[in-house]
Amino acid sequence: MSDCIFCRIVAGQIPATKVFEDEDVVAFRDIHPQAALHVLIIPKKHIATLFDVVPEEDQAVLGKMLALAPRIASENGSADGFRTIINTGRLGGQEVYHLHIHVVGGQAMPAMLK
Ligand code: D5M
Repeated sequence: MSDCIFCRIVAGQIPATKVFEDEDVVAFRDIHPQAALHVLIIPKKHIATLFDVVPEEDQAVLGKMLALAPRIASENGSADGFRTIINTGRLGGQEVYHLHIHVVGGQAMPAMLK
């Protein structure tokens, strides 16, 4: 998936400010932050959207990504709380078709979808 911008970040072909990396996932700062803390957690494997998380091994990676969010928040100035967002597909407003969890925080989040 050489045309996928997040695959290129995984491969080190374009720069990113990484805050976490292991064998399965990478977390890096969003290039257009919407809050004081705005980090994206992605799988190293190219998975296009949440619709595509079907194989058990991909479900396991998604669980790992989600479980990483509180650690990312705590270690980056948002120990009091944070918000996770996964935009999925056209109606979900997804712009980059490589699965990612937005971790936003570092400030009070406006109420939404209550
Ligand atoms: O959000 C896609 C997000 O990806 C959006 O908040 C900008 C971010 N983005 C796009 N390119 C980069 C690079 N190169 N570095 C860091 N962040 C990036 P979506 O949920 O798909 O609408």
